[in-house]
Amino acid sequence: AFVENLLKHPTFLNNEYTTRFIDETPELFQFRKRRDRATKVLVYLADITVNGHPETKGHPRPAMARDPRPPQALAEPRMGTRNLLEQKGPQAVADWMSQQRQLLITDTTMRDGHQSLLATRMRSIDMIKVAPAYAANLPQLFSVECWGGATFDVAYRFLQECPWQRLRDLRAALPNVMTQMLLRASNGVGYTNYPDNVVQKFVETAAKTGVDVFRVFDSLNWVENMRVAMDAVIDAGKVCEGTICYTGDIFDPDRAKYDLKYYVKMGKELKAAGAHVLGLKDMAGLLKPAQARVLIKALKSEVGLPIHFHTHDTAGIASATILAASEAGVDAVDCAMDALSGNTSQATLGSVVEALRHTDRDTGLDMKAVREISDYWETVRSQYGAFETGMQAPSSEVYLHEMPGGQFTNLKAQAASLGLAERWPEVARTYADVNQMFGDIVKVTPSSKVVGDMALMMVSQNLSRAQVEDPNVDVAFPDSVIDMMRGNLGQPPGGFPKPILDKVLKGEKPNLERPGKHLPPVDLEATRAELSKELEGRAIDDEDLCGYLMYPKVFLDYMGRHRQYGPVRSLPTRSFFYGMEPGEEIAAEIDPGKTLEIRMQTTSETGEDGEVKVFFELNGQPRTIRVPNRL
Ligand code: BTN
Ligand code: 3PY
Ligand code: ZN
Repeated sequence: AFVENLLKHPTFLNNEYTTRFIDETPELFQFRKRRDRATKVLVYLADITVNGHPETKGHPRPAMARDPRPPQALAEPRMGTRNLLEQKGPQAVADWMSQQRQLLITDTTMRDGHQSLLATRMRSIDMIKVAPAYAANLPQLFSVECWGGATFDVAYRFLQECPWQRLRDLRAALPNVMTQMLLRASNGVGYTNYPDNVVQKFVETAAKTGVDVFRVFDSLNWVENMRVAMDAVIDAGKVCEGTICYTGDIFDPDRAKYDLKYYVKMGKELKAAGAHVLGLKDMAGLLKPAQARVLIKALKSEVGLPIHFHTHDTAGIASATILAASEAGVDAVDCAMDALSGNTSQATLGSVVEALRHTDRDTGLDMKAVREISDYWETVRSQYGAFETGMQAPSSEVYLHEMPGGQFTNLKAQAASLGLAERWPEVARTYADVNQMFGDIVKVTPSSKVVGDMALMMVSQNLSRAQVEDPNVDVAFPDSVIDMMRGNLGQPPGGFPKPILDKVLKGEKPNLERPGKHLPPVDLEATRAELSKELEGRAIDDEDLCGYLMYPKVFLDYMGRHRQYGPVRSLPTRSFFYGMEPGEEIAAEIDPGKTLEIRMQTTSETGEDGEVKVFFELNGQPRTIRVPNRL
């Protein structure tokens, strides 16, 4: 039934088949037959083999010789930060950070690294396979950032996998090193403020499933809007990294709003709010070495919390800033494994380790282990060529536009899809103009998306800042801009400027209080019951409930496809994105110990019914799957 529906669907007939098409047309999946899981996986493989994956169309299939093989785990995992957290709690972790001398390193490869370089498309299997090597060979790591930010919805939306299962599996494979996530405070892992009890439920569930360190930030640096999330982390007994987002330049008199005093004051507010660790999140990579020296010293001495510094290498000098921060006494820093470092990602982990070797801040990390793990990531990366951004070199342009690492390449692609590729320098300048027009705000998800929406709108409609601000020029503002001016993301320091507020809101009064204060709590048990009904009586656990609360439609679409395709997370990445070639054999472990041995023999010509037969051997038994040829 699924096949007939799909063939007859007008969008498909118009040849506009994409994953979005599947997202927007769940009715196609309503009359499917129930099949066993192995058959579902074969249906997926057959479909991708015949029709290709919509996201990798036009890209070459990665070479088979480059299948990623993880390095050996050399020993039983030694005691690490996770053991300390389990045995003595989050305050002991913070105290230990302050007392010891080595520069602590967080590896961001599994979250920000691929979020910033590969459009967040890295699949769980590629992470889980290497996690035992991290545990055994790099037990000195402070943490492994592997969850949150954009990874949550991308897993459901584009990778057809459950983000919670990823977390559970990584947690199990890393018994001695803390896992870390990025949490957008009241915006959860979404783009909008959620009711307080949804934020609380989400944090509680993430802590139970396996997050040890929560980096909590607010997209306008409004501490008032961070308390609910921070309290939930503290209540869960996990490490609360209350985080300052860095913007501007503390030495620039024209950006006096974000001066040293501003950051020290915010650091003190976060400490008073209960942070165990002070996060310093330089999401665009704007903090320069000399400024880092001054800022870190001031925060260390005036706030008194251990500091964990995060930056991006967009301009190519992140490691210089990290070394300066290290000299100034920063306690922990973020790096990405070499193969997924540089440009919009983090600084190069191996290079920072080497730079500090034989100094008083020696990281203690074993370079052979770093190299082997990075070699693994290099082969993994070679399978995601379809998602490479094409950024060839670092770019000091970031000091003009101040776009976060994850947004930069994304917005560039968005601009190109609107036919504005040649006008990118104008988009970058306009992004900076919009920032000034909004009163010079922090730009990080979701506020960065609002600024990006506005900039793209202005460039595509040839509107200047002066025109947008002119009360006599009619402007149709993007919904996200109206939403932010209404106060639905909270308030920036000093509020939004009155002229732009008046123009966007046309006299409507903005809400100046914390958005969550006015959002009624969600009835969690009623929602669970409704969702269960929607999914034909399926039992809904807290993880599924939280997935649905964050992204109702994305979650339901995922569940619809899951019924169709089954546990495709277990497929090797090349097969997931490119299908199989005649004679190829793969293994897919769909449950611990239950492995499907799949061999693809050949495919038939397209029959008169428009279908192709794909001939497999499944665990030695012949199986034929019919799929429509949609090409
Ligand atoms: C404790 O004191 O109870 C636990 C000791 C913590 C050891 C730290 S954690 C990170 C680093 N890696 C190690 O192997 N040891 C230290
Ligand atoms: C996110 O929120 O996903 C970010 O990475 C912000 O820097
Ligand atoms: Zn980042």
